[in-house]
Amino acid sequence: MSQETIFTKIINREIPADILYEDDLALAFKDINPQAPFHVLVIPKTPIATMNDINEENAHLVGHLYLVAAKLAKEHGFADNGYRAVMNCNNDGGQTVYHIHLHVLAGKEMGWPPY
Ligand code: IU
Repeated sequence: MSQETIFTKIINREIPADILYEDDLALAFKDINPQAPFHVLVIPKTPIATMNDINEENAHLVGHLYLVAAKLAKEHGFADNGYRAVMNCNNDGGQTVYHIHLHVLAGKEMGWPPY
């Protein structure tokens, strides 16, 4: 089964996105429907459908997403006030694109719980 989603098209520059960061393993771009003043998605270049598909072989990519998320948050001045990084899984988690992505949200004080 193909794991290709719209995020693969963004990685391959087949559709445009506002890309803030890229390296061999990951890409970060602005969410098209931002839920905070700063809302970026950090994705692995290798598609992983959901959190349930993280395993011993690909777990290093997930750690890398957090590294990139923290780097971007620091670079944009959110380290001290804080920010949120969240990954939704499947229907009840609110996942709509089946290529894992870390939402990085910042620029306002967020509530808890998130519903
Ligand atoms: P979710 O956790 O799977 O629900 O997050 C998907 C996000 O991807 C959501 O915030 C969308 O606004 C965002 N997004 C995007 O930035 N660009 C796109 O082309 C599509 C969705 I489709």
